[in-house]
Amino acid sequence: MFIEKLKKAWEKNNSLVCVGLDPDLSKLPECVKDKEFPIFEFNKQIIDATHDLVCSYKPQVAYYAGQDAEKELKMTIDYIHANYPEIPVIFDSKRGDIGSTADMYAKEAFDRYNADSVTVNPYMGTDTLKPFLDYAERGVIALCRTSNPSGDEIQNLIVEDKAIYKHVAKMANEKWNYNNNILLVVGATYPAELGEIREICPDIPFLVPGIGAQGGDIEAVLKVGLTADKAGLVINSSRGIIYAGNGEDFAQKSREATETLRNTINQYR
Ligand code: OMP
Repeated sequence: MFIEKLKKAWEKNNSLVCVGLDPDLSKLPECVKDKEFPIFEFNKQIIDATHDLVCSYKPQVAYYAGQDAEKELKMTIDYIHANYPEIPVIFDSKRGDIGSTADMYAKEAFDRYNADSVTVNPYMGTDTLKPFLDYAERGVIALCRTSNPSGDEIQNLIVEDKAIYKHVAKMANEKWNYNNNILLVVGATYPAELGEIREICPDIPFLVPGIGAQGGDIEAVLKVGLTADKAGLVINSSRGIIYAGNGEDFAQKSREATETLRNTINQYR
């Protein structure tokens, strides 16, 4: 199951780093631009250069859907499974809709793309999450306290003495984890909230975006976010890693950036 696969990847590579595969065609290095599948070629080289340093890869669907590159998304996920089957893939689509539609979104993530886990928006409630959660072998990562500046407009509203993001954390811990496959998204940009959510959910792994380009504080995240076994975090960096270089050696540069991030994180573990 997903949590076990993630634990093994944490241990094997001694890493909490997730590389976000968010390729923007206009930013790709010249050396891949003339390939038949430039996005796939870019991803493949980054994956080959970093697979022993990461605990997961997270392709963000918008970069593929928005650039008519869904075939390359499928090729990327298939490539990871075929060559590095121990590394879980997070399908970042943040889906959320009524149950009948959510059924199809779950099929998209788990049957069409064969991802190990998916990000979902839980703000439509339990019936919209169920189609995902019922894939007991796969992970479901629900938005809790997001990394973006305006996230607090709704997530931090106090309802019945409690911030909404804390209510989401409580629901995850008490209601949505019936298959032991729920995780939460908690942004690195809000470490105080991250610590509060860790108190509510002592064992649930968190996907933590917001390192690098968004300015999240790694030390603060590690101080309050680790689980008792000194893991429990999947710390994503996309632009900070995939655009570390822009020449022929871009993949080597992405490796260096990944290794630096892994070592920085491990220093605080
Ligand atoms: P970088 O800022 O380039 O590292 O990218 C961050 C990645 O994490 C993007 O793919 C975002 O869609 C994703 N993300 C956030 O930045 N904030 C969130 O609160 C949640 C996510 C996510 O679910 O991954």
